[in-house]
Amino acid sequence: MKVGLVGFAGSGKTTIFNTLTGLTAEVGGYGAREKANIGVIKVPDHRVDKLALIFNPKKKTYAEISFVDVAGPQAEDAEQAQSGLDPKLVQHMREADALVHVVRAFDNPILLQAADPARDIRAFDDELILTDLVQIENRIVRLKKEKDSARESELMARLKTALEEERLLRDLELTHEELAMIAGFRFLSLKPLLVLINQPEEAAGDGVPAGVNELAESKKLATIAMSGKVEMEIAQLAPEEQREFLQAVGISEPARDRFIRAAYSLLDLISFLTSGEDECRAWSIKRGTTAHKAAGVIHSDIERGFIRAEVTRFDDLAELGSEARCREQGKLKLEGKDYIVQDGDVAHFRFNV
Ligand SMILES: Nc1nc2c(ncn2[C@@H]2O[C@H](COP(=O)(O)OP(=O)(O)OP(=O)(O)O)[C@@H](O)[C@H]2O)c(=O)[nH]1
Ligand SMILES: [Mg+2]
Repeated sequence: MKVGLVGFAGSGKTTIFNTLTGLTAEVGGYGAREKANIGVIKVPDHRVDKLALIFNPKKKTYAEISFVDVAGPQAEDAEQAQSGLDPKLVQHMREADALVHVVRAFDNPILLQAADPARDIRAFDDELILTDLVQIENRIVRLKKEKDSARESELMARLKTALEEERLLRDLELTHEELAMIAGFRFLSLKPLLVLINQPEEAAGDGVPAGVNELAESKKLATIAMSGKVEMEIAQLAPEEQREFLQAVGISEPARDRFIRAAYSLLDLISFLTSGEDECRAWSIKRGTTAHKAAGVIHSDIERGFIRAEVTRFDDLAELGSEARCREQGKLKLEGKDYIVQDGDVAHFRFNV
């Protein structure tokens, strides 16, 4: 999963990037740098560890989340701009599966504006809308010159109207077919978005502020709150010290763990597992994925030549201690292409190419 950290200059994106990845990218750049920060984290999964104890594989592989952090636009400029976001920034955003909007809730002495999370949430949504609108308008111009473009023209006109009414594309009800038709454009306002409220130090253990909660509810936004600065300092301590420190400032769980949960829930992801002597591994897929498509996440050949899946529940395997015993006890099921893979399924795919 690729996550783009986005938001206005000085909102704390790089600080959050460091907190989540454990890296030490330079903070306080104020939009000056062109370079993107890139980092990857492994998603902790006790099931992979347990499977490794059973199968003793050469390799353990966890699911991964990769982050890209690019300097943001100045909030003051955004109010006047009419053309949407900087193309370089947009390029990074397009490649992301999900966006995390880092919103400043702390007063930053170098910025002119006082913290106002609700203002920034609206203003950034406007940027997404404007960027998509420009792209759609260009497309509409081009479509006028093409034959057989009636269906796409109709759809683009509908999207344009929605954006002009300040509605985000992800809030529209689009059919699978319509979504497939526009997938190639990678519209920004269509991407799942998590609002991350970057709290002042003194509110490090607090939840999302009430005013933001109201706005989030009306806009159906997923939210999470943390103090980037405090969490970054904690993330750079030794593990024993971390626990003490977290308790002292009233934080119940490290930011990274909370973030991973929020991201999985936002994208409606679950994990299935594969196990064997070579590798025990977790794979993340969208809830509701069929065995056929899940096989394709591992390799396109396995999807193409899919015969069946042999599925054990992780809990059964952990309890009984081996696949042989699961088989004896009728805990190993044979499933076809249309089986919906469940969180915690341990699957072997049989295929023939
Ligand atoms: N008080 C306080 N300051 C913070 C917090 N998070 C970040 N900062 C400070 O805000 C400044 C900007 O942080 P960055 O992480 O560099 O912000 P950014 O969003 O990456 O900025 P650009 O890359 O310019 O878009 C730094 O001086 C940070 O130390 C926070 O939670 N509380
Ligand atoms: Mg930065």
